[in-house]
Amino acid sequence: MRLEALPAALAQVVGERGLVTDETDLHPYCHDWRHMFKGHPLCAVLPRNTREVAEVVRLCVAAGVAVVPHGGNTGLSGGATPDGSGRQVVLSVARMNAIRDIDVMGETIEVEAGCILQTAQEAVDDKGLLLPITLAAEGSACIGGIVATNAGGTNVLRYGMARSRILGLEVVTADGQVINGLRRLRKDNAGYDWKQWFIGSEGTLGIVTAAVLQLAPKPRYRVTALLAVRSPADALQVLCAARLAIGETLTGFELMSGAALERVTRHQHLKVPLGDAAWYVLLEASSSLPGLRDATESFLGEVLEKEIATDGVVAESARQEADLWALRESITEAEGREGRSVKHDVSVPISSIPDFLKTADEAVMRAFPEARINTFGHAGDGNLHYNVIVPAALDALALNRLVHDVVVSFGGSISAEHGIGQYRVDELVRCRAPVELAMARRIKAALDPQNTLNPGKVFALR
Ligand code: 2HG
Ligand code: ZN
Repeated sequence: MRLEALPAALAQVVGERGLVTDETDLHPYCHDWRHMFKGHPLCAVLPRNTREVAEVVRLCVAAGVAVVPHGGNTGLSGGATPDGSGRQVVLSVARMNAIRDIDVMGETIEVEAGCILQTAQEAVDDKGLLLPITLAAEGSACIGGIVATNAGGTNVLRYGMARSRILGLEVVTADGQVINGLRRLRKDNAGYDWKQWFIGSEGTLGIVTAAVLQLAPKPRYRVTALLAVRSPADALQVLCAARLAIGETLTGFELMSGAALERVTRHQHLKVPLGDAAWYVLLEASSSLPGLRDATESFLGEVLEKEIATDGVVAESARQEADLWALRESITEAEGREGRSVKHDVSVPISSIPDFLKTADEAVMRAFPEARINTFGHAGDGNLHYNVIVPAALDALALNRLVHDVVVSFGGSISAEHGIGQYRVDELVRCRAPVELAMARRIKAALDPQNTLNPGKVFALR
C-alpha cells in the first residue's frame, strides 16, 4: 500500500472520528507533556477495540509505516512521541477505556489499555480493594502506558513495580495478531512467561490492549508523617527504625531535599508544616489491623528523641495527609517553573544512597558550578530523581554522562522507573554490557523483524 493511501484505509477501520490528520488536532500527539521531545506523525488513529488495533497494525505493516503507541502521554522519556519524518502513525488507546471485569474474590481487575489509572483505582475502592499502583500522574496515566513502561511510583517498596501486579495481558503483535493472555492466575508456570517481554518494553515489541491486574485488600488504617532530617544517612536510619517497628505496613518512604521543597513553597503556594531543614522524609504506613497509629507514633517519638529526625508531624486527617502528599507531588511542577532541568531517574542500592548523593553532588558542582540540584525520590526502594536545573546553554549530554557514570560506579541503573524512551537510548548503550544489549536486540528482531513498533525507542534506529 502507498503511504498516501494509508490514512483513508485507516479511516475505514477506525471510522472518520478515529482518524486525526488536521494539523491543530494532531498537536497533542506531536510532543511529550514537558515539550522536551517533538515530532510529527503522518496521522493519529484512535481504535475502538483490539480487533481495530490489529487491523491498524496490519495496514501500517503493508505500507511500511511505523506505529507509535500512545497512552496518557505522561512519560518523561519521550517514549510516546513520534519522530519528525511524517512517516509514523500514532496509535492512541484513548477510546479503549472499558473496565471489563472486577473479580472481588480473585482480587483482580481486567481493564483496557486506555483506562486512566485513577478510574481503575476508584472502581475497586468501594469493593474494599486497592489497585496498588500510585503515581503523581495517576489522573492522566493510563493502564496501557503503565504496563508498557513498567511504571513505578510511591508505593513500590510495599507492592512492587507495575510488573509485579500484572497477571495477564492482551497484546497485538508487530504483524497484527492478537495474543489473548488475559489469565487471572497467580500461579502460571507453563513455559515462558511471555507477558514479561511486553511489560516495560515501551511498545517496541507489541501493543498492550488490555491487562489483568492483581489487586490487594484495601488497608483500613493509614498514617502519614513528614519528618525533618539532617542528611540522607539519617533518613536511612529512620527507614531502618521504621522497618523494625512497623516493617510490613510501610507503604511509602520518600526523600526530598530542603531545596526541592523550598521550590515547591515558592511556586505552588504550599506550606511545609515544619521548620527549614536540609532534608525531609515523607513516610506512609497502612494496615488492615488497628494499632497502626500508636505503633507509628511511638517509633516516630523514638527517632525524634534519639535526634535521628529533628522535627516531625503526623497528619491528623485525610485533608492533612493530602496536604503532605501535595508537597511531594508538586516537586516536578515546581522544578518545571525554574527553567530548564535535566532529569536523571536513577536507582542505587538503598545503602549506597548517601555516598551516591555525596559523590554525584561533588562531581556535578565541580563540573557545572552554575547547576542547581533538585534531589527527591522514592528512597525506600532506592530510586532517586536526581534532577539538575541548568542554564539553557549547558551541555546536557555531558551532565547525563557524568551523573550516570557515578550511578554505574555504585552498581545502579540509569533508569529506575521512567524507562529509556528516546531520551536515554545512547546512555543505555554506554552503560549496559554489550552482551545484555545484544540479547535484547535479538528479542526485538524476533518479535518485530521489520522494526514496525515504536522504532528509535529503547534501541537506536537502524
Ligand atoms: C515522581 O516521582 C515522578 O514524582 C516524576 O517520577 C519525577 O519529575 C521527575 O523527575
Ligand atoms: Zn518517581
